Amino acid sequence: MREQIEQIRKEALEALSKTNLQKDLEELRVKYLGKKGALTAILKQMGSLSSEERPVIGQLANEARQSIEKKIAQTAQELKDRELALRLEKEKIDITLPGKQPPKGSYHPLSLTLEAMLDIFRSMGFDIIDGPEVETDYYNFEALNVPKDHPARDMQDTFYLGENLVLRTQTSGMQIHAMEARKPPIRVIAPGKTYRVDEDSTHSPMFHQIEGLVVDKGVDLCQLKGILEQFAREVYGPETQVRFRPSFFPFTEPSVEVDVSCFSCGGKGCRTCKGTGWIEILGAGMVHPHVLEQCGIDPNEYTGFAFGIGLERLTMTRHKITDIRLLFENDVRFLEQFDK
Ligand code: 2U9
Repeated sequence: MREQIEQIRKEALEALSKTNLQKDLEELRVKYLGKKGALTAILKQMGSLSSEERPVIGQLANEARQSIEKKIAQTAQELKDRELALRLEKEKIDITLPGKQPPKGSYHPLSLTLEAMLDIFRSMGFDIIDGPEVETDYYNFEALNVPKDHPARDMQDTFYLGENLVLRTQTSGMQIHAMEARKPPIRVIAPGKTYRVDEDSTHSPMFHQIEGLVVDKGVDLCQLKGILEQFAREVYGPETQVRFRPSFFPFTEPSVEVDVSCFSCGGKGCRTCKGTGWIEILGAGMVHPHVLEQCGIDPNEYTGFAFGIGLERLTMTRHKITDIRLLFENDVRFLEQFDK
């Protein structure tokens, strides 16, 4: 029986050392240690042994069982380690490979122009203010000296939301609010969306304005000229010529329209400037005394100037865009050309 036990032990250990699969390991465990296994069969014959031999053989059988069990556990661990090593090898990631770049968004050309313009005015000491897009008739028209029969007030030109409420047609209401809330000196820039009933290749029902207002003692037209000339040269380059033409707005007196020498031909005349050598960029003027008075500012003590710039027009001239609708169609192929 001793030899039989030794034989089973040797055979089992040898078979286990050749095992490569978990399932073979389980089969060998059943074959040698299971209820119907080789070692169990030996133990079942123990009854026929003498009382001296029984403990000796019993101990041998137990030792054989322990060494087989140990080998099974060791092989199981080895197989697990090998499987893990193989998986790690197969799933190895080359972290030096370049990643996949997600598509990058870009700023809208109107946002780029607006930020560049605001930077210029910030550097001149202006505060940037914000205000409502829905205004009462008073803030949009009345306080700005726009008379009751003015065509801008017509339903065909302005979006009415009620008898007394409009989508603002200019950002000027914000400056009226600023004059009511602040005391001079006032130096503000009011940028934002504005709305008019109008649509073609150069007009959009929603567009953006940047308006400026300065109110203080001794403010005059020369200072307005100085600020607008500096602004025009920062936008269009230091060689730019600036021209002031007399004009009319209900909220400014005197009023001017401002042209810059054509940046395409330098003033000689070309298609961009329609042969004139000049391009109109904004309107401006001295704030009408009635407007100051309405806001509780004494026009005998204080004067002010104001200007208004159309952001779309400015963006179109900067980038030679000929149709305003391109700015609102949001075609990515168009938009991604600007944010470089
Ligand atoms: C207050 C008083 C006066 C703002 C001004 C203009 C001239 C002007 C146009 C530019 C292009 C409108 O978008 S556009 O079509 N604006 O010509 N705007 S003076 O005058 C003000 C503003 C606020 C209290």
